[in-house]
Amino acid sequence: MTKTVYAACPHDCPDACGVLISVDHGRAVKIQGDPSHPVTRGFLCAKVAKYLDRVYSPARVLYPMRRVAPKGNAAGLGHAFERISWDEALREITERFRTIIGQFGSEAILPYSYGGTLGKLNFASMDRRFFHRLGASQLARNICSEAGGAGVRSVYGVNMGTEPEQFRHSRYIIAWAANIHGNNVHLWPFIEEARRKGAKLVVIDPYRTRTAACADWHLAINPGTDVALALGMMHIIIRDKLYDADYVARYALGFDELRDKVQQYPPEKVCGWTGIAVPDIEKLAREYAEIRPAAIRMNYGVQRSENGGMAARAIAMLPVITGSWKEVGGGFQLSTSGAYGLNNAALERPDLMQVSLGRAARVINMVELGKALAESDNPPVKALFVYNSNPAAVCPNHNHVIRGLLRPDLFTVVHEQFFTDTTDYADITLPATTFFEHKELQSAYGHYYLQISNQAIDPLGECCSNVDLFRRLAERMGFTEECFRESVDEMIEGALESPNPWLRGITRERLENEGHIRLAFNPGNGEGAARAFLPFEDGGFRTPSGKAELYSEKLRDLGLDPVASFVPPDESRHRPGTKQYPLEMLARKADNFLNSTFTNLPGMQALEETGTLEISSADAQTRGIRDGDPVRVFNSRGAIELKAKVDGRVQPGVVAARLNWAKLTPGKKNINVLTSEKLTDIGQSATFYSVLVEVELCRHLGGHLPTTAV
Ligand SMILES: Nc1nc2c(c(=O)[nH]1)N[C@H]1C(S)=C(S)[C@@H](COP(=O)(O)OP(=O)(O)OC[C@H]3O[C@@H](n4cnc5c(=O)[nH]c(N)nc54)[C@H](O)[C@@H]3O)O[C@H]1N2
Ligand SMILES: Nc1nc2c(c(=O)[nH]1)N[C@H]1C(S)=C(S)[C@@H](COP(=O)(O)OP(=O)(O)OC[C@H]3O[C@@H](n4cnc5c(=O)[nH]c(N)nc54)[C@H](O)[C@@H]3O)O[C@H]1N2
Ligand SMILES: [Mo]
Repeated sequence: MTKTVYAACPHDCPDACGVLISVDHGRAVKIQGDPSHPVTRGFLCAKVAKYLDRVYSPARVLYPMRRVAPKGNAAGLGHAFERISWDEALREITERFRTIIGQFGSEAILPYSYGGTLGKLNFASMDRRFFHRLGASQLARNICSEAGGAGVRSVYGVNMGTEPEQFRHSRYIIAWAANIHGNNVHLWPFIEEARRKGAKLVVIDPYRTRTAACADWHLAINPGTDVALALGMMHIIIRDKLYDADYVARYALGFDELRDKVQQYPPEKVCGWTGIAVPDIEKLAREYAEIRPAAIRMNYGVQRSENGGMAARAIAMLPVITGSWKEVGGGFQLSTSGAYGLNNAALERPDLMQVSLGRAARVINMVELGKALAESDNPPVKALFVYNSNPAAVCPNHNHVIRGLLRPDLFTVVHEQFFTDTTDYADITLPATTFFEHKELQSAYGHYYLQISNQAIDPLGECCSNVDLFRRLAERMGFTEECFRESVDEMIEGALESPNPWLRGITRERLENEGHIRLAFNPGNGEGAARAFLPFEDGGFRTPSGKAELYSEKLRDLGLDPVASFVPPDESRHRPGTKQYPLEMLARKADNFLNSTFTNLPGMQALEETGTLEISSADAQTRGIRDGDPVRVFNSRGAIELKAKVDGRVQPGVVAARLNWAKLTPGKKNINVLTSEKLTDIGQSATFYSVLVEVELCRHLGGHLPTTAV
């Protein structure tokens, strides 16, 4: 008897697909998209379509393990680890924690987690309760989106925007640093629908992505110069009186200051920074203001620059001054996450830090892991507990991170599904369930549907969900608070118990029956009503002033430009003293992996061309490099050997390479050896796309790269 289970993909992607899993005698036999999901509509990305290969991969971690070889050894049972029981594993972890707390205090323990799953419970609930009650250091989870989130919130007071379904009504769509084909593929059919009706798609991206190749117009902007372009567009829109004076007068604060500011961004100057020709800047600004409705899909690529917070802020101003928020198919989307308003405090219980410490614990930024492991004192970091993350692959300044992870006095626990780069440094590795093996509540950052993901199969081997793991650890630590005994269903109910009016009427039972439910934006109309959601049609901004803040007192108080201004990244060609490393490097994501997830599956490796450096023919020629040559890419932080690919996807001055596991890359180092721990202007996020490098031909290799062991 085959049964079909409704689940939701929890991977770190805006789309959060509704999926159907067919189960036969306890074994998952098929996965497909749920055709009834109004946004993801029954198709899956190449990665998740093959998810059975991932769940049943012979490479899964299935049992708790203890290290028996020196740290740094490529892992696996029988090589670096021996199998132990859960009882032994939990005993060793809690004993080590108690010793460390006794000697150094509880803040010597650092949890490290990010986006392995975005399921509400397994992303942040029992784990946070546990570490808060333990009094561990807090982790600022800023590796991805904080700069953009903070930039958008500085204008709107909340990070939400146009719903994806509305893009079908747009007539002008700007994909601004948004690799829609690669990273947000379920938006694409809505864009195609709009284009069939005559809409124009413009892509602003220094790299010729698949999305750019499909677009009507690709503007290959210089990396890190988007603030200047947005201010330049507003210069033209204000100069030519193409702005919506009525909307601005009613709902915006600081228009006069903005008008003064944009005087400094005439098209000629903007062209100098962005590399976009003056007539193109003029045309872009005019078309954006005049072809209505116009929607901007900005994604997080733009905020991985040193000035990324300001970039997000400046771009978010555009639909305010054009009044585009009034129109179905207008507006802007970076994220939809701000609309959910689930009860995170109930899930995470930050109040438990009062029990352990009587105060909030210190905060360590996950971007600066290398620095934290090397330099933290008072107390030093003596234990690292990694789950939902693979820092030995994804964290910037890889060499610095690895030096820290190799410290013999550092006790490292990794809860994982696979033997990743990070388990190579684990003292204890614990087996984690996939979303097939546990129940979840799922929100999204690219649409407005809440979902319940049901458990389809029993956990494989001795795998354990994040929720159950931290429940067990709490019990072993003797924590008596009721919250450590809450069931998954009670936690889901707690999350839904929130003052957010858009959650009204959405219960666990309803989610279980219906699978997905649209946030209740117009309750009078019945939830899921056809009426489009226009978040800022009548203002309704959640800033201190209640208006769209084109002038922000908060930014002024932080010593930043209260309007917006373009500050070139230190690591860019616009700054003097960059001769040594003259090329701007985009340390990109791969279209067929998800950050460092899926990289080890042969089916995914086959789809992705790994180990390449994309370089323009001009930059290749001056260095004597031909297509296919082995090259060394380096800067002061590190070096990596890759294969040159001269195919016109990057302009002169820019090179690009893709994220992969370090141990699957020639030389066992990945592109994060080149990236830095430097933080963004606003939001203290990572700067993966502000990286200067030099490239040279590897003559010693005689044209042949070492082959990769997969
Ligand atoms: N297939 C796949 N899907 C994914 C992911 C993945 O790894 N693979 N990752 C997921 C995650 S964690 C996230 S956060 C989202 C992110 O999704 P996106 O925000 O789309 O992420 P990125 O690929 O970082 O950046 C998008 C584009 O920005 C461009 N870019 C870089 N610098 C600049 C710049 O200075 N200006 C402009 N205008 N563009 C620039 C890059 O070339 C890139 O094509 O995608 C998610 N979805
Ligand atoms: N050079 C470069 N570096 C980057 C980026 C880039 O574009 N370029 N992107 C950055 C961005 S945007 C992000 S979001 C980060 C992402 O960084 P991470 O959040 O660390 O993402 P992943 O690399 O996908 O690693 C997640 C790990 O969690 C595991 N996992 C999945 N589900 C579970 C679970 O339920 N429980 C447990 N315990 N583990 C689970 C997976 O097997 C996987 O190994 O990387 C950043 N690093
Ligand atoms: Mo991300």
